Amino acid sequence: MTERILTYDVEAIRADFPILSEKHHDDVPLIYLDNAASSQKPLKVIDALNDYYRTYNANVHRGVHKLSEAATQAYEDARIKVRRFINAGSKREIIFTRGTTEGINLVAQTWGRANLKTGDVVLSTVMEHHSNIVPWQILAAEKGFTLKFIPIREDGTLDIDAYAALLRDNSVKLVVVAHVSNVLGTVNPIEEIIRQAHTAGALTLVDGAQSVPHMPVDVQALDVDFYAFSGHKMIGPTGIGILYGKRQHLEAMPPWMGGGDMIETVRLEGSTWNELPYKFEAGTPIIADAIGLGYAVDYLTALGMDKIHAHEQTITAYALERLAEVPGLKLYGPEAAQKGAVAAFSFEGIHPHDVAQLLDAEGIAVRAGHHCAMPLHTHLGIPATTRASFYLYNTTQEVDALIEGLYKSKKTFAL
Ligand code: 7TS
Repeated sequence: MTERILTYDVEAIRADFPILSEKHHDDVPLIYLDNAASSQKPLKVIDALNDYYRTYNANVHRGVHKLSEAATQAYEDARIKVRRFINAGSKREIIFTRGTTEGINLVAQTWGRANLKTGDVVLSTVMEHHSNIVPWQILAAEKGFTLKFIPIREDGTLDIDAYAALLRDNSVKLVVVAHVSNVLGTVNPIEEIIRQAHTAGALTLVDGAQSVPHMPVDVQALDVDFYAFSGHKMIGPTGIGILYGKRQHLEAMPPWMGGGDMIETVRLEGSTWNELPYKFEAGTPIIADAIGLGYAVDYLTALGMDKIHAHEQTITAYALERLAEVPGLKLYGPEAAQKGAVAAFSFEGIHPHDVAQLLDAEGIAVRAGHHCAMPLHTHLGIPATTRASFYLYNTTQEVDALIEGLYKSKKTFAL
């Protein structure tokens, strides 16, 4: 039942991730299916952090000494690697942040604060992670613009007709949307969404937290205005992320945080700003983790994002097929062809947290809860789901173990 053609030797990939050969609860092998929350790290990334701290730890853009030069070089090399990875036009368009959340808040607090006013509309969607709703709510309360939401259809896809209707109101200034939903797994037609937004005179911000780790992304081909993602979900370290922005927008935007490195000159009467991207990188940056992210990008690039995507599609399609066989299990979101590597479900008669706990006892890590998408769960009429999410190192055997674990949970609850 587990015979599927995989695009690469997954066992060789697994050998690069030390945690995958660890035991869970001291005795059972770890089956890690919580990749949408955070991914595991290959040895090359772990070593890159170690190497930085052991051999060339220093602040960047400051010292003329050798260590500082080495740190600066590695930090800026990482930026260039990321630029290539998403095909941005210039490294000046790559801003290091703490993650997707910070990238979105940066756009809200700079572009949004400077450009949005009473009467304007920002369009988000019902399926967003809280990080693409709450920053806009906070700003709307202050600036008086209206936040509206593109609805979703029964099958878990965005209602594109409703979107077109919402855009007809000429007040839409910004459309903020996830490329891939972290619960439904829906891959949104963002090219079309961006095209329509631009026709209506609105800018676009895409939340790429669940797309960049899993599929090739080309920000120039998408013609997106802002694109945010997180390092820790793409085999990189925590605490580092990227905000891509088109140069003309970033040039025109005021800075967000003030401090060292983001200035050109400081006088007591006022200051001027450094060039891009440093205008948006105040203070000592996240040096080690940025370098680590560069190594993560190297790893993903060497393997090939198209191959990773194909591998995950095989695993996800298999998981969806097998989950559909489990009596009493309800899956959320569209079919495999329109879905990222996410399977969220509820299980009749068992609370999602209990399912996750029973699976954990079998060494299977999944997440249960609202996954920071409360409005989506309200829309679905449920408080929570259990979610299995896959990545480049997962196998069909691990899906089989998940299914076995679910049958075992049913037995435990005597269903
Ligand atoms: N946007 C989406 C679509 C996400 O899935 C997440 C994190 C974020 C934004 C925020 O990313 P951060 O790195 O800034 O925290 N999603 C999840 C998740 O699904 N489970 O844990 C975190």
